[in-house]
Amino acid sequence: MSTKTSTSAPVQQATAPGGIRNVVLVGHSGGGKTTLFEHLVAATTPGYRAKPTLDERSVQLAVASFSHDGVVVNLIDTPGYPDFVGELRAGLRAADAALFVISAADGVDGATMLLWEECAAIGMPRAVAVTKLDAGRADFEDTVAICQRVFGEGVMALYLPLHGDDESIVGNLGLLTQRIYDYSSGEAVGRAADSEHRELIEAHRSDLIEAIIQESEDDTLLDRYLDGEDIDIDLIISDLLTAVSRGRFHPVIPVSTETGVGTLELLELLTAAFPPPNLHPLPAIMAPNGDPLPPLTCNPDGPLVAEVIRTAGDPYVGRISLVRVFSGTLRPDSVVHVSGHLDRLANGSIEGHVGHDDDERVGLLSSSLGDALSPKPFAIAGDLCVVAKLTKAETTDTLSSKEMPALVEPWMFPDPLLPVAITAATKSDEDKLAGALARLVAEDPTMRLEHNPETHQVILWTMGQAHVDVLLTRLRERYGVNVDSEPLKVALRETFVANAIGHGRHIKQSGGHGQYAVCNIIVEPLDRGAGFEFVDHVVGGAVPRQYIPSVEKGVRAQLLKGCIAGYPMVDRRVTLTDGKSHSVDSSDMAFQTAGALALKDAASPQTVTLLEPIDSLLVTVADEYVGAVMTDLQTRRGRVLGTEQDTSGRSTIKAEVPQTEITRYAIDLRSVSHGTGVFTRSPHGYEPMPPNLVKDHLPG
Ligand SMILES: Nc1nc2c(ncn2[C@@H]2O[C@H](COP(=O)(O)OP(=O)(O)OP(=O)(O)O)[C@@H](O)[C@H]2O)c(=O)[nH]1
Ligand SMILES: [Mg+2]
Repeated sequence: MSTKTSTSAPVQQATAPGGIRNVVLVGHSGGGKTTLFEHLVAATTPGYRAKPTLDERSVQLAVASFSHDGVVVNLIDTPGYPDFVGELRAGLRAADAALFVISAADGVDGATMLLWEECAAIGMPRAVAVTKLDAGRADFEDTVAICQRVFGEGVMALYLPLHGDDESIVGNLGLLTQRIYDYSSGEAVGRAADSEHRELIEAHRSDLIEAIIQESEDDTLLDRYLDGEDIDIDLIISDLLTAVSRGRFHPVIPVSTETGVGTLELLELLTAAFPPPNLHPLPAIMAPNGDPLPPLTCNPDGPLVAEVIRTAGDPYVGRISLVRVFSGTLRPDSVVHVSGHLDRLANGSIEGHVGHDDDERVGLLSSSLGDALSPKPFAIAGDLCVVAKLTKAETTDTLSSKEMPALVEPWMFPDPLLPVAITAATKSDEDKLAGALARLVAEDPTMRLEHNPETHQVILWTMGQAHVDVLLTRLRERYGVNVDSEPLKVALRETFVANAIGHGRHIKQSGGHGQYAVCNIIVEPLDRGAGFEFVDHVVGGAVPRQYIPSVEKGVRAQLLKGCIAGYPMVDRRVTLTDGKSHSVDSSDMAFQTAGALALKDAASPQTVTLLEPIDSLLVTVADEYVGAVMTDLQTRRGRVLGTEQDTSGRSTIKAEVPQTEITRYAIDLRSVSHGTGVFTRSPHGYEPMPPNLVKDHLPG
């Protein structure tokens, strides 16, 4: 999304949900989604010139609205790179059907397989566009076979590519229609299949028809077909459209953005086979106070319920928001209610976030055409639009009518699991940092901000290194804030491992008001989690009554600061055994100081060691990578507690691993598991650090 206001003709305005298709392009990075997106927009929008994609991976979603055959298509391009999965999630939320863009040169990766499964689980209609058929040995039928194997039932080629003399693809052969779309003149020219294609058709057509008929509501159709009855092709096509729209049949279409092959076939698929938004299941809603509300219906005359799919700060026009309308009609210049969630992430609330519950005026509405905007008079239920200058509403917030405030059940984002510690580059950057970070968080639900109270570091929790790079670039270019990253500090603890005695002596009697305090203590380790105990064993008033709390206070203060490496000390009993005082020069402060000195005296590398935080990890991967993941966890000093296999070829490994070993696990797991792995982490507790590692944390 961005900013230029376009002068090209506005796309046709949708006036009924039935005339809208919201389609998201998904698939692995470099598969050709953005190239295809640009191509489809150019093919349907007079005056639009496709932007070259070069080799830049997308980092955010893009939307283009165009019309074909009287239907408005809101096409959503998403990034395939795993760091930007938040953008993909938003794209899926906005869409009613998904076009998987699979490159014949690269095949299907693990993340794309998972995504397919996930779409299958919610019955999302899916189809496959096969790209890069011009690249070397890439073969369409091989790619279809791979898709059938990994995606499963109902994936079948609807067209076969036809090659020209130089191996480039010049057209598609329609297996059902037995017609050819010939693109050799630069645009699609349809004609009946040639006799030379008979064999090809015979080899594939009956399987295709059988697969479609199997999904037919007419149970007798399959038997009749198998008995040799000639079934009317229009009936089969209508069954095909129904099966696609219900998410049970998935056509595969060869495309080439070089020659245009597949353009018309895809546009037909998007507009005729993919379902309109009124057939798509709608999210649950409730009132902001939790009271039930009647379920949503995709009705332009119903109460307004819309959702902010994504928000982007724009250097020229301010904040622009992509909004999906679920119910009612969003109009420019209207006042809407903004309600938001606190817990947008699986791991709870987000620092700096308030759940919105407020009114706000909507400015102009636009439809989006890649990076250009054009004015839009209104957006009905089922439509997407861009809203400029919403200042309160943030990503995932609900916009509803003031009369009936509503809150849409949010979609889930993955937890950001790669921490990076940042510091402002200069004093003036520091002044701007907090404000800029708050705006980043508001835009990007896959980023979390932490101010660690123990290490005093500002930590951005992110999805991966490329996400970090994008966030830091955004900070610099959009908000003019330069930051440096620094090594992440892990909050360690100190603890006594042996009994020790300590002698604290604070005597200054030369000149002025003197100071006099002496105390002796015994320190004993306690069990993990026992905390701090202070025992008074002083006999005969060696330390006067009123100064015993002072010693305790001094000891406590030193415990917080630590004694050997600057980390808080935990789990010990301190017994005050003896001391000395002076009738004039002793004071509360002097005994506090002596208490602290006594604790420091007791602490030495022989009596004190470091504890490190241990996290419980649940790692879920495809079965074939379980061994590799376990080996990797062991090299991180992890304890594997067990594995559990589920029925879908994936296993979950449970392990306990020191935090210091998994600061970059979000990246490392990806390579160990070939992109199939996900994990969650939660604090498990503290355990002694191995002595050879303790050394690295001691000063000097
Ligand atoms: N030879 C050939 N190259 C293609 C084709 N489609 C795309 N490419 C090239 O492949 C590269 C990646 O294409 P993109 O469209 O950026 O891929 P993407 O799926 O958007 O990638 P992400 O944004 O990272 O998810 C670009 O250099 C394109 O020019 C094709 O059909 N044939
Ligand atoms: Mg892209």
